[in-house]
Amino acid sequence: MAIIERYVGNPILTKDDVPYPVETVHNAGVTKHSERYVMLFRAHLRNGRSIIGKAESYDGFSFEVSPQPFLTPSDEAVFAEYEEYGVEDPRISQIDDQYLITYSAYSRHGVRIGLARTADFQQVERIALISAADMRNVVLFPTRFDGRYARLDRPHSHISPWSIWISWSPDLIHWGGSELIIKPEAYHWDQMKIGPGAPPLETPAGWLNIYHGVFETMSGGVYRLGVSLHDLADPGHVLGVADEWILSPQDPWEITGYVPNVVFCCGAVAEDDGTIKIYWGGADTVMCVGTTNQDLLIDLCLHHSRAPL
Ligand code: BMA
Repeated sequence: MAIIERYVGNPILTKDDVPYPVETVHNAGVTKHSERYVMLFRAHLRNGRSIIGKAESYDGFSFEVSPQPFLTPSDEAVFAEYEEYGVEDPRISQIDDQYLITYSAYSRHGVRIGLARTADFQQVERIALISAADMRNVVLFPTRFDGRYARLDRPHSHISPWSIWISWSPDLIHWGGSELIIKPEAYHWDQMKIGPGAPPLETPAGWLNIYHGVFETMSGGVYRLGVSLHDLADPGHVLGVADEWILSPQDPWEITGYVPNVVFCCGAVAEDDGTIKIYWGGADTVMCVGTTNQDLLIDLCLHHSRAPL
């Protein structure tokens, strides 16, 4: 039995659905707002740089794209300097009545993380750049822990395989207290590098962290998805990491495209009945969705696990 049931209507969004010129639609953050699903997707322009567009849906499967992009590289200090090469891979976390969006900001100085906020997905305001270079794949927990914000992040290193860390902040702007919590495992599907995917989902058993892992082959990296479970009160404490991947490139639009053999997740939505909708970019070209169940993912983390470090 598949852990994630692919939706029969995949891909759910392609460049043909976008009313302005783009070459790809992928790596989207998704959340629920006012009875609707809001998707912020990454799209390549024809100069090879990325912007972020918006689409909305009543059922989480059928999306309509807004006429204008949602976030394009800023022309205001200090953001302009660090977004010159594009904005990528948005993740959305709701904290109280605001939606916080983390995204990768690319420039000649490297890649770092931008933080923006919106209350209604109409107006969006940048808050700060919240990392130095080089950092990608930052997901905020949708709550505070003893007054502190927490995030999973993925610094780049020349010494150690790229791994998942946790960091803390009193104000969303200044981050520290970083600790390594999950490393790739040697000769395993995620041995080359891992990174956070969807913002963590709260369940009675802990936080579910859907992440990506890469295995290098003779024809490039294969991007797959995995899952880990983190203590509810102390999310740096990993309760289990599922040993096997939960999604691997399989459909034609996951195997071929802008970058072949990629499923890459930036968003998942937990429904009240325990169903989880997982969204992923296929081959950096299209958006796909599938469904799974929180109990199944929890069981994989607790009873079919490997060591986190
Ligand atoms: C990563 C990022 C992702 C992308 C993936 C596969 O390094 O650039 O945005 O989906 O590679 O190309």
